[in-house]
Amino acid sequence: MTGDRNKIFLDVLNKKQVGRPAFWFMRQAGRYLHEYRELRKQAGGFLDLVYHPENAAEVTMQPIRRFGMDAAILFSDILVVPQALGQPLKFETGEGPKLDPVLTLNDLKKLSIDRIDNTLNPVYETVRLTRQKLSAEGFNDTTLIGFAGSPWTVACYMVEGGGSKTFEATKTWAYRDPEGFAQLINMLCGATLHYLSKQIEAGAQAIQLFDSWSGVLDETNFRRWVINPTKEIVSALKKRHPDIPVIGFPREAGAKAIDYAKETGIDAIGLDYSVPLEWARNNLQTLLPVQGNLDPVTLLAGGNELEKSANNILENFGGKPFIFNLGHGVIKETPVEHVEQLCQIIRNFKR
Ligand code: 1CP
Repeated sequence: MTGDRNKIFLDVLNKKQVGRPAFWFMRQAGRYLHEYRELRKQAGGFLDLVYHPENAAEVTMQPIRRFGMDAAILFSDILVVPQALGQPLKFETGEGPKLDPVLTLNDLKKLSIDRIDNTLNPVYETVRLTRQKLSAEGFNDTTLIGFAGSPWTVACYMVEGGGSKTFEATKTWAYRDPEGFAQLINMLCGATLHYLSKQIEAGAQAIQLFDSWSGVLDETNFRRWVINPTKEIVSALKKRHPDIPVIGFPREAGAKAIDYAKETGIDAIGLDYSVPLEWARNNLQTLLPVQGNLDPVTLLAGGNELEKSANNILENFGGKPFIFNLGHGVIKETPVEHVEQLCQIIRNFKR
């Protein structure tokens, strides 16, 4: 499995021209895989799986063994950071995450960055074990991606106490009391920097920052709560680990992605599926490598539409440094045959 790939993923991030685009898929490990569902059943809850390094490393390996993507992504979740800070977190079956909301500075005072590794040590161990497994199984050219949520997106879950569509409580706090809200964001900047540094020390070879809810902010607030904290984390991380590339994923940022790409210091930008291809080619891929952006429902649907959409993305971005990915995570009903078909399409693409 190794010969043709030759660290394609890292070559793309270093802006080296390569024969074909690199590829991996967000949520490539997960419930659409039979072997994931089996292990998940044995483990108990989702968090039991996340904090069990041997099982979490297995889950990280599962899609690589089946499909041979160019990158594996650590199996964990963005919400382990608030949990490590001291905010109770639960995942109930069939529902999203539930946290006790942080709504005031008093709530914030109960959290602390001092002992986060007590909770997060098993995640670093998963990184170490996954690198060992990749190498033992001959996947020497497969890059291991570590990740975290960006401060804004993690704050959204912390304040709302779970998912939301509009994040009104979070935005209201940020708009009414920006100095107070900045204390939460600063705490998250510090925790995220530490968490990512430890993942890199354990063996993560690239980093992705997930900003799933960056799209709910207007231009001014996007700069304050998305661009500035991201820039702070990336520049501090680069001082410690100059050779580790960082991919930013400002989901649904629209045209604000241009300033994000120019100012944050990231090495590549992830695109959601709402981004027009030609626009991104002319305005973003001229600045840095891009990653994306097939609609996960296209992968779920399969057939001709999958073939056409995937080829359209490849035609648009394939000539320059490009990482093929989805525009959001793999949906759990997705047939594995469709994933196989997509991998084939990407591998066969020639420019
Ligand atoms: O039952 C299950 O097995 C739980 C489903 C699940 C999985 C597989 C959750 C709950 N998290 C994960 C893993 C996960 N989460 C990964 C693993 C690596 C991979 O991609 O294969 C990653 C990178 C994440 C990141 C994550 N978690 C994000 C950012 C990306 C995105 O999807 O926008 C977010 C927003 C979360 C929060 C979260 N965790 C889980 C759910 C269902 C959610 C979304 C909650 C919501 O907003 O409704």
